[in-house]
Amino acid sequence: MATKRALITGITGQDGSYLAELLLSKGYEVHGMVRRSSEEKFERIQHLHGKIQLHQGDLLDQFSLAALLNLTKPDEVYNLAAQSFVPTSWNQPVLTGEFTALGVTKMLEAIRHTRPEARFYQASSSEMFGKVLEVPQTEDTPFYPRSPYGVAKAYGHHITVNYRESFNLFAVSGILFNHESPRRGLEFVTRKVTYNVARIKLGLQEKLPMGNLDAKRDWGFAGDYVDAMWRMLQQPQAEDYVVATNETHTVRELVEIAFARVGLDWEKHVFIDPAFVRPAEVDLLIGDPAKAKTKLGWEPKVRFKELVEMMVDADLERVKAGQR
Ligand code: NAP
Ligand code: G4F
Repeated sequence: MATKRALITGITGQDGSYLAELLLSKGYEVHGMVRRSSEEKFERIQHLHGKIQLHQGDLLDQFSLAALLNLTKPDEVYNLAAQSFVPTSWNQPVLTGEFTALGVTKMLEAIRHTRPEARFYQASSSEMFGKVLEVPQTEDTPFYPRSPYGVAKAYGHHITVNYRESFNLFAVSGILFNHESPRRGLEFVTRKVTYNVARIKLGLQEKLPMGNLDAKRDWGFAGDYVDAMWRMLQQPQAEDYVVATNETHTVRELVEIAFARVGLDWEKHVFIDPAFVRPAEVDLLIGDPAKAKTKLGWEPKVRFKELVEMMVDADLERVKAGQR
C-alpha cells in the first residue's frame, strides 16, 4: 500500500507533537506547517527532527495554505493551529477570530480548490458548550460559548459541517474536552500548577497565585486524544465526535493532588489573585464519549490523578535540570 501523507497545522503545539509521533508510528509521511519566527522554538518536535518535513505557512495567509497543499498533496489534513488560550481571546478578540474562526474557512477553501480528496480534521472544543445547556455534553448539546475563543471555535465547527454538506468534503469536527500532558503550555491551569509545585518543592518560590478554584473540567491525556483524531479520519463516513473521559474535577482537586504528590499542603502556598479570574467563566464541563467508544472503538487510558502525577513528576525532573 502507498505511504499515506498527512499535513498538520499547529505541529509545534502540544497536540501536534503527539499526533506527529502517532502518524509516524503508523508509517505516514508527516508534513507540518510552521509560522516564521525570529527564533525557531520547536522544543516539542525536536526529537522528530529528520523524520518530519516542516514548511512555512500561516492560517492568515490563504495562498500559503493552497501552496502547501499543492506541494505536499496530503491524504489527511489535521487543522490544529489556533490561538488556543482562552484569556488571551478577551485581549485579542479580533486576532483570535482571524486564526481560530476564519483560519478554518481559509483552510477549507484551500482544500476545496486544490485537494478536495483530502480528509480534513478540525480541532473543535468543549469550550463551545460554555454555559452548559445539558449535562453531560454530547454531539447534540447546543452551544453557549462564554469567551471570544469559544465563539470562534463554534464558527470553526459550523463551517466544517457546512463544507461537508455543501461540497461533499470529508470534513470532521472533533469536539475535544481539555487534554493535558507534560508538553502543555505553561499558562494553562494544569501545567501552571504542576510546574509551580515543582519550583515550590525545590525551594525556588513560596507562593502560587490562582483564579477560580471551583471551575470543573473533564481532563484527559493528550496522547490518548490524538488517537481519537486519527480514528475519525479512518471512518467510512465523516461525522463529528465528542472526546472526553466522562469524569469532572475542580481546579481545587487538581491543586490538592499536585501538592500532595510532593508532600506539601496546598493551602499554605496557594492564594487567589483576581487577575486570573475571567470576565465570564465556564463553570462545568463533562463530556459523554459514548459515540466515540461505539463507533471509533476509542477510550481514554489515562485518568485524572495519574495525569496530574505524571505532569508533576515530569516538571520536577525538568526544574531540577534547569529547564522549563
Ligand atoms: P497549542 O499548544 O496552543 O498549539 C497551537 C498551535 O497553533 C501552535 O503550533 C501554534 O504555532 C499554531 N498557530 C497558532 N496560530 C497560528 C497561525 N496563525 N498560523 C499557523 N499556526 C498557528 O494548542 P494545543 O493544546 O496543541 O491544541 C491544538 C488545537 O486543539 C487548538 O486548535 C486548540 O484550540 C484545540 N483544542 C485544544 C484542547 C486542549 O485541551 N488542548 C481542547 C479542545 C480543542 P506557534 O508554535 O508558532 O505558536
Ligand atoms: O487550563 P485553562 O486555561 O483551560 P480552558 O480555559 O478550559 O481552555 C482549554 O480547554 C479548552 C477545551 O475546553 C480548549 F479548547 C482551550 O484551547 C484550552 O486548551 O483553564 C481551566 C480552568 C478555567 O475555568 C480557569 O478559570 O481553570 C481555571 N483557572 C483557575 N485558576 C485557571 C487559573 N486557569 C488558568 N489558565 N490559570 C489560572 O491561574
